Amino acid sequence: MSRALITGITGQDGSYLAELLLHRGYEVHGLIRRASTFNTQRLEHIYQDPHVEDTRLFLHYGDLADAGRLTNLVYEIQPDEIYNLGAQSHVRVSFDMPEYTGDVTGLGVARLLEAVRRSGIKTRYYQASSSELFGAAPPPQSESTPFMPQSPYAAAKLYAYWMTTNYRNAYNLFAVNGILFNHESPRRGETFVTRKITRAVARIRKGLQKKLYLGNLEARRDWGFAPEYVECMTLLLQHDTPEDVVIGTGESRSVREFVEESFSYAGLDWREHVEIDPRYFRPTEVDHLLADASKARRLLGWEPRVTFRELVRIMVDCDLAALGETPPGAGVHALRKKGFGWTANRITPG
Ligand code: NAP
Ligand code: G4F
Repeated sequence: MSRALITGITGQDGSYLAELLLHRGYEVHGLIRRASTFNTQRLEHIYQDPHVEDTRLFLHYGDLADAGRLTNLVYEIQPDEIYNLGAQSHVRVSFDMPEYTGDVTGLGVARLLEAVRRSGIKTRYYQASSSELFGAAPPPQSESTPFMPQSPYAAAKLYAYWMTTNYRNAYNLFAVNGILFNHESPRRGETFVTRKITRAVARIRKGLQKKLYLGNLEARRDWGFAPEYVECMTLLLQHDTPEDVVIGTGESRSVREFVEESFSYAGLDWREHVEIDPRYFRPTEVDHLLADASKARRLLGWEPRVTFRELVRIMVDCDLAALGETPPGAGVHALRKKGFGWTANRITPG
């Protein structure tokens, strides 16, 4: 039985990845932060009581800021694969908390890589790198595009990227960067723009709120469906050689288009509800991210299956259902048709 360690297991990607690996028969270990409230909602449907025989999911308290704990865990668990998905992952928040973001999102990677090196175990390491690395570089962006980070988050991810390649070259670790463009789902954090929009659409339909306040509507992103992207993470670790690879759909849309598509799917006119609040503008913006994922196609045979329109519909359907509203249903239908049998395929988030 293969054994994986996932940092960031309580996040959007971590929860899907845990689900996928359990489905494939792995023993899965996850790093979770101690909090005064439960932070494991996204894992509830796969959680197993550790007292039950045959349990394959184990959660361990720890933090990317705590090198000693990381070293002990890596040594005790001896994972075959490590997926480092933990991060302060919000770009806007990184302008408010640049030092903390650098510590966790950047230095956390040095701590984990050192834990691997010192433990002496043979493992494969995946680093959650980001299209934010490209920042101001004109689209389309591929593995050979120069990095031009535009935020403390992106600067921290840049350090993480180079530490990963350095440990690969210096110590012959199987360590790879997945340079993932934006990927979304019903489990996306509520303050990222897509989920903020689809959640607001559902609440407006239900009569719980009237207005949605947003920042820059003109930014363009290459938005894909998160479960497909965690499939790619595993493909990268199973490849014969360690490769850094860009993953994205090759299609970019503006925030405005996401708004229009979401509201109109729910039968609403976005102009009656959306207002601009400059508080959501960023000191430096990333205007246009668009993936050239030809290396992923060539190397991994990976093609995105969920379209932009289906993604929006999946998210709106799930947010409506979570409020007890009957969704139009096209999104849930698409999700079932596209073969994500390994996910809970839930109509509600979680
Ligand atoms: P997310 O939902 O924000 O999850 C982040 C995870 O990191 C959570 O489990 C969080 O724990 C954990 N975490 C935060 N601070 C930590 C710390 N100090 N120590 C240990 N764990 C900590 O992010 P995501 O969307 O799943 O993204 C996963 C990774 O991919 C992140 O590294 C992100 O930067 C990167 N990425 C994401 C995208 C995207 O579009 N989603 C694209 C490219 C790269 P809590 O639940 O306790 O907060
Ligand atoms: O949804 P966002 O906050 O995602 P962003 O900044 O692209 O970062 C996400 O994707 C990265 C990959 O490229 C990840 F590495 C990172 O961890 C994260 O998952 O913002 C998307 C766009 C931005 O241009 C932002 O300015 O939407 C614009 N926007 C407009 N109004 C807004 C809002 N963003 C947020 N969060 N909230 C708004 O009200």
